Amino acid sequence: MKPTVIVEDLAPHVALVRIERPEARNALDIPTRHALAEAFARLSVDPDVRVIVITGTGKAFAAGADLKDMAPRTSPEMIARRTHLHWQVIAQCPKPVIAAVNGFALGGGCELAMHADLILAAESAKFGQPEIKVGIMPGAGGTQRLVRAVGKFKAMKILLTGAIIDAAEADRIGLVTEVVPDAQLMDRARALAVELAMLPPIALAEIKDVVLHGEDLPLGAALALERKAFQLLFSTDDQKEGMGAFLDKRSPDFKGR
Ligand code: CO8
Repeated sequence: MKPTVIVEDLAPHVALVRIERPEARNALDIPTRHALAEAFARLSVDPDVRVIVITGTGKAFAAGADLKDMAPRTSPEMIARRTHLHWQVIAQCPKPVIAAVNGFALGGGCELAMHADLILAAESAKFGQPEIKVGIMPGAGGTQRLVRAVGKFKAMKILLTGAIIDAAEADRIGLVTEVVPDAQLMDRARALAVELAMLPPIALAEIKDVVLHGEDLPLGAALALERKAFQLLFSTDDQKEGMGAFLDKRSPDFKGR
């Protein structure tokens, strides 16, 4: 069977994960989700990869779960799939993940984008959680990550009505990092990824870890987590290199140790 997830080098230290099922608008069937999880598991521990960009081929980033596959399923079948294990691999990726949303990011596709740390949206991109219109609800974090991203009242409208919003609206409500002209999306994703790839990887990972875990903690515990991570970075060569380079008035060369 033709692979539906392609992993390529986008730039030095930057991996590109591309969902390639354009004939189904990159709908996330089980083999595709499995391949995505495998790709993220591998890239998460690849010492040469510092930043991951994820995008879709064709008109869609991803049009959600595969409805043709899902339509006849029963609850016991859905439980037995244990697909949350696939999503966990992506959520736990320690490296910065940039979603380059090239078109429809609907249902599980919007949820996939929200697993990223930065979302670049092409001007023609569309976002939504239309699960309600097919008789279900989001099942890969949409009810939780969307509320955290845009607040209760904007999220409730999207979740309860299934309305699809354009990139400008997604930008207004805080669902995306930047909106980019369609033709420049991948150039901008590459430039942002390269910018991050030049920065100290352990510090990037600690920032990501503290932001994501801190969100669910009481403020005191979150601040303690931040303090410990901050102190830990003083045991890295990159801290010495970064501060040394500043004092020497030269560019730093971060090694990731
Ligand atoms: N599943 C399966 N096939 C799909 C899907 C999908 N989600 N989306 C599109 N396709 C297929 C179509 O059936 C069609 O196939 P065919 O040529 O065999 O008829 C082909 O892709 C092209 O589709 P369209 O002709 O509809 O293309 P358009 O460009 O006109 O429209 C849209 C694109 C707007 C994306 C439209 O296809 C659409 O509305 N798709 C469904 C979107 C949707 O409802 N998504 C939510 C799905 S439910 C969900 O995601 C639950 C998440 C639970 C967690 C786990 C997630 C992985």
